[in-house]
Amino acid sequence: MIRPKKSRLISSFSEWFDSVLRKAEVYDYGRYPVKGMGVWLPYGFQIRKKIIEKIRDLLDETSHEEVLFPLLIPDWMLKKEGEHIRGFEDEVYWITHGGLEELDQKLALRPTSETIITYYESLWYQSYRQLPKKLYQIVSMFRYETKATRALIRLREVTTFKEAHTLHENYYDAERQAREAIEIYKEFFDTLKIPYLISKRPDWDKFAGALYTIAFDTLLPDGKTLQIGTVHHLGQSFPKAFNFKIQLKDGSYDHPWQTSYGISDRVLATLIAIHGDDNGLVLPPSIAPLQVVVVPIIPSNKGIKGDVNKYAIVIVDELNKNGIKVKLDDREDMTPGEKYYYWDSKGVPLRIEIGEREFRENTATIVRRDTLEKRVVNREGLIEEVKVTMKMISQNLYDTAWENMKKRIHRVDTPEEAKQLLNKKEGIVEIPWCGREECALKIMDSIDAKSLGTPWPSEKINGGKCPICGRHAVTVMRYARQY
Ligand code: A5A
Ligand code: ZN
Repeated sequence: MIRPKKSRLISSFSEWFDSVLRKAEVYDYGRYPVKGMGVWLPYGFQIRKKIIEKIRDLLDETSHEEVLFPLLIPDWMLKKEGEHIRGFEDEVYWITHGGLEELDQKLALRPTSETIITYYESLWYQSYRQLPKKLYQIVSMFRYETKATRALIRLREVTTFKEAHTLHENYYDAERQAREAIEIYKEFFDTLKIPYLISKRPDWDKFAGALYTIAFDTLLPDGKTLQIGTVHHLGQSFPKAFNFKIQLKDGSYDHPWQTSYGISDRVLATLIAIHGDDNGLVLPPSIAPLQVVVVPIIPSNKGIKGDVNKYAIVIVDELNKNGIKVKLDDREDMTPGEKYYYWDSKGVPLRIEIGEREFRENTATIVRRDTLEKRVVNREGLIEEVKVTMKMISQNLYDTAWENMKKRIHRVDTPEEAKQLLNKKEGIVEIPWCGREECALKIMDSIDAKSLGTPWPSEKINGGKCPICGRHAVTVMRYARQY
């Protein structure tokens, strides 16, 4: 499939990204005196709402129940689980005062909600009969990030944190739940046409308090990966810390098992970064707040201005009746060219131009946002054409994005080859691995990249050797420069 120019320089990805957010009026970032926080603007808010609707539907359909826990977590509660707090302590915002009074108990702005949810679960559930329990909330969370903050990608206030927390009788039920979560996220990213690589994070990089973490990473145009979602098998560590047991089928008591999984504003960042081009956003039709914009081109022959406008209105009505989200842009103080620029930057999938010729010939000119292709179609076939073209746009976005990612995943034998590729911003490398932490750490060091983990589902390889110690490789380890 053809795509319009993507001339944006790789080195200026972040400038391009910020300018698209601004131009499309998605998110106002970088002008607030508190770092890592921004404003969702009306248009961005609509896209955000669409994305939330999708994930909410997916979670509801799989019997997750939406809830809302308090934002503030007392000091002692956040610190209950030792590994968890060690992982998060340098990222927590603390509230120490109420008015003029110093609080006797510091309160944390939630950096995530395992502790507060386990606390309540221990009050609510006593028996295996009440399990499994799958809860989720869509809330703001706060992390005092020390790495460079960046609009939507690394925030200190994450405003669209969709965190699920589940509770189970045994290890295997929790493991099955983690697999269900992975399927849900796959479907979610598929609807957004976002490609992903699923890896089991190495032990040294799992979520603080988890048994293991499965992560979704995607590749941004500048060759760096971004973690866009994570699924954790939490084991029993939080229930143990909260002294929380349930009665099992055989009458005995044991700590229940948990999973948690979450996605954030990064999803929208990825959508923009991966599909966008020099003209701005390119939105998949299923997410676009507006799918079609109709622009009447006022003819120089003023006599038929009314007719052209009427013709455009009839077309808008018909699209509307067919369930297509459409808008007539009949602003008088803008030229058609200015309108094209405006809607292109907002990523509206299709534009229909209606001028004198279209009116006289009973046609419409449709322009695809993804390829910028222009075509004249007959009036009678227009609705069908719009529907088919939207499907083609979705497919094209999906195919192009996956292709772009896949061709930048390289399996190599040595750190030297890996480093060369990474220096050329060539994405992700996979290197045979013996399974020992020290070898992976040495490779990370020598290629100046971080480990993403091993393929999930797990992949055995035949014949490879660990380039550090020379032992037989049991799998491959993935590395990339990361956000
Ligand atoms: N309670 C679990 C689910 C949890 O908090 N997991 S997590 O720490 O891995 O975060 C879930 C997801 O939120 C991450 O995979 C990442 O995509 C996103 N995320 C984390 N910190 C972020 C930040 N500062 N800005 C934007 N997104 C962030
Ligand atoms: Zn080794």
